[in-house]
Amino acid sequence: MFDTRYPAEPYRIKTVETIKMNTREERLEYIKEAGYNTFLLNSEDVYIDLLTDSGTNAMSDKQWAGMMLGDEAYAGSKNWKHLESTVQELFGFKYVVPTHQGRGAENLLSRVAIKPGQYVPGNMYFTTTRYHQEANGGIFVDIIRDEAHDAQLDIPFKGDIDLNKLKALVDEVGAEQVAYVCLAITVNLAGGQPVSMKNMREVYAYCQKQGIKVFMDATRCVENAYFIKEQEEGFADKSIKDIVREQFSYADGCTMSGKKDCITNIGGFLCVNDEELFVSARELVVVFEGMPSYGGIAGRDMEAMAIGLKEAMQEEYIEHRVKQVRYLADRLVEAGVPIVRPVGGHAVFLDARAFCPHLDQSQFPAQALAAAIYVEGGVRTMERGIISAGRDKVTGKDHAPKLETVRVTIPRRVYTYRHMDLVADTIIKLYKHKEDIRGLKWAYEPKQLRFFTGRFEQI
Ligand code: PLI
Repeated sequence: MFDTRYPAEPYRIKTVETIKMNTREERLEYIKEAGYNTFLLNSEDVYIDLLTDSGTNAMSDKQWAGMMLGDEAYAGSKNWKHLESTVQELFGFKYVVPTHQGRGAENLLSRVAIKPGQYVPGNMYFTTTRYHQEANGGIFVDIIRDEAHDAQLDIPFKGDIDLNKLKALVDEVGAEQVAYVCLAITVNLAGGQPVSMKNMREVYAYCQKQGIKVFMDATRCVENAYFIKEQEEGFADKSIKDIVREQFSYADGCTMSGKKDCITNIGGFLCVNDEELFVSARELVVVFEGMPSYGGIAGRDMEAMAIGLKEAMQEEYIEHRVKQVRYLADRLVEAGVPIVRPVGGHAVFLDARAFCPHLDQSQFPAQALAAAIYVEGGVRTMERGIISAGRDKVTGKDHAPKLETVRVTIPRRVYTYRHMDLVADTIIKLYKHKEDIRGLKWAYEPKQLRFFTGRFEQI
């Protein structure tokens, strides 16, 4: 019988890209040159690249065929018409504004929907999302349920908003001081935790009563839908497509990074239902991105995005996607490696505090662990802890998140189960001599989004 826990790839491979392993000595040299920051490694020096699932996806033959249909007219591209109608059909929002990637949409939304001094509550934060909110005078407030901050607690829908936290904020500051609620489905930095349909419904009903808009971060909305289908009562027989569409019926719009659940390498968009907001966003898109019919994306990439979004809704695709990530997690758990539970849709998050108990958070355990994993097996991962969290804009102090993690992120349709075995073996081997992992200190700290280009030295 087939093992349904780990379904085989629902595709066959038509094009291959050669990857090669280097030596431990070489990797020690490369990581030092990169300032112990995996973002600064050359891709060529990486064997298995699990830095991110963003823009690293393998496109299908149909998407590549679509690339040849690129209409690169400066205005009125037919690929834009295809993308716009696809998004309207699958998401159900009235207006769509294309952007070069997700943060372009975050920039537009933050500019048109936040007045300086207003609050922007959200279920945890994402780096670029919070950056744009704060850069436009917004005050971010974390209203995710407390359990999301507990790495080991294995319960479903840890990404839910705590409605009492939202109500308390509204009671304290007044609804007019809340720009909008930012609801991410799934919550990347909590470990890819999904949000339940029940929670979306309740948050939206409350917000509608208060006259507060809800904007979703739709970046991994298809993965979220899969968890709902699998784990929330009443959804087992519904299609992923219908679940995705229902999710968005509880929002006034969304920002989207096409680089994730549109299975492409670039692109993004903003959706809104409100005509005034749409007109404002369309006025700004020409300043920051390009004409409202391309928004910084080539016609061919818009075509690939339209096709990829439809492919993402296929049941076999999304089942394999989530279960491949789970396979890696299961192997690590079996060997006693501490990871964030339950496992999310796009990545396995290692619990760096538990992995490196000999390091204090001020010694950047997750950053050090990511560097050590690279040296151990040529596998590139990413810090998601105190470095990513940045400093408080007012006090200048480090945000010190409870979750100090290394994200082992799986690109879509790129690697096989055997690759997952190699990654698991690397991490398990390192775990056996974890005491050798040395802490880090800053050599260069950038002022914004410091994790991307910061450099470190070993203590
Ligand atoms: O990288 P962008 O600009 O297309 O999208 C920004 C963005 C917004 N929201 C969420 C939840 C993200 O995960 C996200 C980008 N994520 C990256 C780059 C990642 O490595 O997870």
